[in-house]
Amino acid sequence: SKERTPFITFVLGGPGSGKGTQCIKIVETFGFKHLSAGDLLRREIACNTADGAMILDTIKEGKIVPSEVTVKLIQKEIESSDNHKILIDGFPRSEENRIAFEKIIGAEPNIVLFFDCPEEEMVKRVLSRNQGRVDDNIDTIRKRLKVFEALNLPVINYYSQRGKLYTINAVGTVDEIFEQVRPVFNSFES
Ligand code: UP5
Ligand code: MG
Repeated sequence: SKERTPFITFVLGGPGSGKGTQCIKIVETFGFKHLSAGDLLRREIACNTADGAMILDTIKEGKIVPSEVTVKLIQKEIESSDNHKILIDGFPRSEENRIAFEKIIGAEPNIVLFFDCPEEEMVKRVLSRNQGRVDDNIDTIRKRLKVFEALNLPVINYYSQRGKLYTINAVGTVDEIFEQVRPVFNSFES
């Protein structure tokens, strides 16, 4: 695994924009390894690790966990992966996250997908998810949306300027949305 340069895709979009749902389809169709930054952080909470309590407080407030914590979790997963094709879901969420990743991992993404979804649709989806997430309540959702706009949109603009951004209209059925995602990956398969 470590002999081959990883092929990295960042999957970005607001809360409930459908990142996780589309990642499952990308994995099925194009054989990537899926790393959800949020899932890695929730695993730290569930396992009661040294950072667990801090991560729980941060997620409840819809804020961003310190970059070095998240990047180390991602790094462990990349280094132990047999698959060099990596989907990183929900990261980087800020310019600070992005810079920490580049510094620690020493790589840049090949593709950045942005699931562009209206706020009211994202709120509706998150509120009807019912999976017991501590951040799926209206107060925290409002905070997550504000943090997304203030800190994640600059990252999206950065990759747009670098010509790496693929914006997907995230309204429609799961399959309709995936039909916009598919050609992005097809164009990278040779
Ligand atoms: N759904 C999906 N697609 C649909 C469609 N086309 N039509 C109708 N419904 C659709 O989808 C959300 C819901 O909508 C589901 O019920 C789904 O069935 C339905 P999902 O695919 O789960 O959307 P996703 O974009 O993955 O939403 P999620 O809530 O996971 O996004 P967030 O970005 O908010 O959550 P994440 O887990 O990435 O982060 C959570 C928190 O962790 C952050 O707020 C932050 O506090 C922390 N965090 C960090 O600090 N740093 C990180 O790097 C990452 C996370
Ligand atoms: Mg998700």
